[in-house]
Amino acid sequence: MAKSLEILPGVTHLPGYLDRAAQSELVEALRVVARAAPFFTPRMPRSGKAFSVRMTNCGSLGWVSDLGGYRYQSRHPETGAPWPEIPGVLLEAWRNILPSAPPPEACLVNYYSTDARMGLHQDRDEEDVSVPVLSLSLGDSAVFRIGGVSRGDPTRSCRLHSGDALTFGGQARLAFHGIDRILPGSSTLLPEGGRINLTLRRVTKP
Ligand code: MD3
Ligand code: FE
Repeated sequence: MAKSLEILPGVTHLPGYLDRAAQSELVEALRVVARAAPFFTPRMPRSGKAFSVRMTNCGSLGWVSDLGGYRYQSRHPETGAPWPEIPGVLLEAWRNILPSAPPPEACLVNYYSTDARMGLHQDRDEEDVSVPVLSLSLGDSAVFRIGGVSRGDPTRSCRLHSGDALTFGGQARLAFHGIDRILPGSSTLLPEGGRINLTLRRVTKP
C-alpha cells in the first residue's frame, strides 16, 4: 500500500499514487477523451472573462461555466455531444481510494499551460457534498493553496506533483482552494508541457 497523509482535516494526500506507467496510460486515455470532447475555454458568469485553464469532461455529467452560470450538464457546450465515459483506470482509482463512496458522475479535466492559474474558489455546484472529491495530477508540478470555509480564513500551500492523488472530504469539501502557479519544466510526462488535473465527483444524491 502506498503512503497516505492527512495533511489537513479532511484532506488526504497520496503522493505518487500513480506510477509513471499508469500516468502514461492515463494521458493516452485522456487524449482519446479530448478527441471526443475537445478542450473548451470556460468564461466567468458575470463578466464573460475567459479562464486561463482549459477544460473538458468525461462521465454522465460535466462542469461548464459561461454567461449562463456555473453548472453540470450532460453535453459538451460547443459540440452538443454527450461526454465520453470515464476511463476505467480512473474508476478503478475511485473504487480503490474511496471504497464506500457511490460511483463518480463527473470527471472534470483541467489543462494548465505554464502560465495558467486558478483563483481561490469553493466547489459547491454539486447537490451531494457529503462525498469527497478525488483529484489526480499529471505533468508539471503546481503550487496548490487551500484555506477554510470562509474566504478570509488563513491558507496554506503545498506542491502537487505528477501522479499524486488527493481527496477532499469532511470539513475540507467546502474549503476555498486554488492553483497559484505551475512550475514549468518540472515533469517530462507531457511533451507539450503544462499540467492536467482531474477531479472526480459525485454530483447527485445516490
Ligand atoms: C478542495 N481544481 O477543478 S485540484 C477544480 O488543480 C479545482 O485543477 C484544482 O479546484 C486543479 O475545482 C485543484 C484540488 C481540489 C479539487 C477539488 C476540491 C481541491 C478541492 C474540492 C473541494 C475542496
Ligand atoms: Fe475547485
